[in-house]
Amino acid sequence: MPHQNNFHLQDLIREKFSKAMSNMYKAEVPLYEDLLNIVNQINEELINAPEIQNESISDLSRINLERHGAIRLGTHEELHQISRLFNVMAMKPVGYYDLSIADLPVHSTVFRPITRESLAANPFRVFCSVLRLELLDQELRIKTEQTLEQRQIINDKCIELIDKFEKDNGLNEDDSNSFVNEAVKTFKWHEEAQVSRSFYKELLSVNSLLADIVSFKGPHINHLTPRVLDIDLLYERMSEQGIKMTDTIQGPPRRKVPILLRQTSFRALSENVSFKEEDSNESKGSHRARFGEIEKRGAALTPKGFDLYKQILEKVLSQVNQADKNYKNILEQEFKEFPDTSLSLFQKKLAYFDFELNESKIDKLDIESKAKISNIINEFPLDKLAYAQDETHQNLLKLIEADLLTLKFLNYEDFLPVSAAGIFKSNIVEGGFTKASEQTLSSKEDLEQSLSQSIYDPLKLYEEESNKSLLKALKNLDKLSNND
Ligand code: OOG
Ligand code: NI
Repeated sequence: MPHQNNFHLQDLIREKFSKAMSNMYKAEVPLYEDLLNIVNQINEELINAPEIQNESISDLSRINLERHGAIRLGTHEELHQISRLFNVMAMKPVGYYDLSIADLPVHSTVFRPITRESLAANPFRVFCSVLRLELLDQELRIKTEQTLEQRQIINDKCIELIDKFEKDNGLNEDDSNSFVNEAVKTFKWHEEAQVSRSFYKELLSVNSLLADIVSFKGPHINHLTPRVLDIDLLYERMSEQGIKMTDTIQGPPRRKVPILLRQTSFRALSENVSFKEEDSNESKGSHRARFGEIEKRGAALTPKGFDLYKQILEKVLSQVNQADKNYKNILEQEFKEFPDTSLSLFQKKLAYFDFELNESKIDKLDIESKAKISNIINEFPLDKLAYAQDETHQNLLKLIEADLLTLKFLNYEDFLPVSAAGIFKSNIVEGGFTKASEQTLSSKEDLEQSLSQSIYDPLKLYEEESNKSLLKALKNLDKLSNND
């Protein structure tokens, strides 16, 4: 089965790539290695802690490998090329993030694996932003476009290997290794800028994100984020070591059942840059864009759960900003409204779950109970399940209350626009930005055109996975309870 082999191969390439990126970033940003050490220590301490046990087992085994990165691109052509590179590793565009909500001149998507199996093999993801050139005034736009046109972000050897992958629908082992070596170079830091100091300054004065995107020879990775099991503990330990963290942890508060994504970051040191100048004394400078970030992941929410999350967060932000010392208290207070047990999240249809069959319970059932189960299963539309449907939902509740099915939340694999905006802002401070009118602003459709494919809807992916898991559990239950 070539398809299956190929799939497995893509997971392996991603795994190698993720490791190579981490090694490169360790060498480039030493603080990242210190961060990894603290994260690994906390994860080791907590891996068997009772409060972690409602998180999926498969998630735990992947935790020390898990990380996301972020890059910023200049043009739609660059996005097109990058999407081909990520496709070799089965990383597809998922979710659309419009960062103009925070006056940032970019919009974004995330390249990540989309199936449960592939995520379990290696969940490496990259948050990928693209400059909205239409926000620049004409003169600056032309100069920016000319600068960006000069660079080739993926080298010829890597492009050749991507072509080969697309043509043969796979790569042999040697070629996959070369692909990883070459692909990583796309994201490395270039000390040598491709612009003069004066143009750099001009870009910086408009917006420092713009300067970061346009001034260099490639889209350097600007952070790599490991996943930690207790982000509050990590925040404390980093602060103890004298590392200045952002004022707060972005996202929802600490809870018994973690939801979505909590993140915190710290600024990296500035890096040396040499600008394109004749006079070598003039050419030295510095640039600050790369940083460290940590994440804690929790349950994926349904559209209803997401709405409730947004509503509560808006209520919080209308009272205090994140730098306020009361922020944490108010956040915790307002989030009391959000149910905090797996069962209540299920009852209110706020989160997506994985359904595990409790096989030991089935053996102990008497004939009457087994008959009841058969009746319940007969009522399920097994060919077309949508567990949020009222009838399905009520029947499921009976099976859960009888302890036949166990709920484990599906891990949230994506990002949060408000948090992302906060992360951008905490690390790029200089310069403002003017808003463009909505009519001229590039859109999700423009991104899709560059990608030559549609952007996946993350909530649909969770729903599919949840339904798949339910169907499997019910079929098994049906089989086992009819066994004698
Ligand atoms: C990306 C910021 C978004 C996150 O974790 O939300 C992000 C960037 O700064 O380029 O990485
Ligand atoms: Ni990030």
